[in-house]
Amino acid sequence: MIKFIHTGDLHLGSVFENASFPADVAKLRREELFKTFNSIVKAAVSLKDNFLLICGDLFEEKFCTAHDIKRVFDTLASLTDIEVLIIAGNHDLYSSTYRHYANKYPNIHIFGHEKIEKKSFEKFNADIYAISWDKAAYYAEPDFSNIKLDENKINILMLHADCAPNSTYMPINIKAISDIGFDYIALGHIHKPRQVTGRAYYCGSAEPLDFKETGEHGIYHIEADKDAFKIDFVKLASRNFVVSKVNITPDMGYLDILRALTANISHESLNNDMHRLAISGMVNSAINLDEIIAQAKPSFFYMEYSNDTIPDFDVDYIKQQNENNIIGKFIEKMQQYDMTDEKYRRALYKGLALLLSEGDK
Ligand SMILES: [Mn+2]
Repeated sequence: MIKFIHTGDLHLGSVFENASFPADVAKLRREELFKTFNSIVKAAVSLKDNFLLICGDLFEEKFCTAHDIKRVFDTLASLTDIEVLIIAGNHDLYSSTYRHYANKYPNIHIFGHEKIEKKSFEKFNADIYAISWDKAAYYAEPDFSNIKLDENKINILMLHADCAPNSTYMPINIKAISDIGFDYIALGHIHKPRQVTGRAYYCGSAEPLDFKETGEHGIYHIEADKDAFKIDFVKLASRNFVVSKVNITPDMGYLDILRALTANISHESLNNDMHRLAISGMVNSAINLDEIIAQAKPSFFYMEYSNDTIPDFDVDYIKQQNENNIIGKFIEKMQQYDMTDEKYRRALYKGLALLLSEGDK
């Protein structure tokens, strides 16, 4: 029986240059990536693992200082009873950094980039196959034609790759690769954890990076021998990214809206997670939604929002008041369409919001 952690896509060092959140949050998140890395190392120790597999993008290399990198390798080297296996991904290509650390520590094994390499661990009766990235794009999968598995051993494959056929990020045919007979295929690159097929899994980013990476994040913990296989997802991320839909209706007053913004979010999540509210619907035209949102904001650790609402106008009254100008004519024209149809009603209200705000200038 061997026990191991499957992780990857930590993106240590990232400064979140394209993030929607501001610099102070980005700085905090950068440190939290290192904190999650430390949690993984601690988990490997407490679970008494034999291996720690890191499937690419350990670093966001262009933003890492030499200190950041030394900090990571020194921490991994302290795991003297655990074999650490690393492949380079598209954010930390196999270059001088990995070359420098490749043979420095007895328990850290970094795979080369020229072909799929095999590293054997007799003590555990295990062979681990993997290949690193050394260029920004791969249009085909690596060559498996010379891979002959020793069926008496536990065989593991590590790849940083994409299961989509036309990808430029090393497209792989996961079905065909699974058929070779690996006991586990540890994949990196896609940031949402999931089973792809059989015993092939994406570990996902251990700590989510942005609002595209909702849901739970962490590591996979696996126990396997030739007959038995057990996999558990272990949640490790310090925060989640949460996108919530909020629908506003014209009958909602100030307090109703204020309450609706946080209604479906737990206290714990408000205090801890990264939130995005997707606000839509129709708002009473006397209500200033931006002011309500500003008031709700301190209840969140972090909150951003999109506002897709339209004001609820008293159309007949406005029409009466604007009989001979462009506003009245616009309403008249729009009312020739079927106003029970949401699409036309929205167009009328959006146009009105624009025309009436023009009048204010
Ligand atoms: Mn990645």
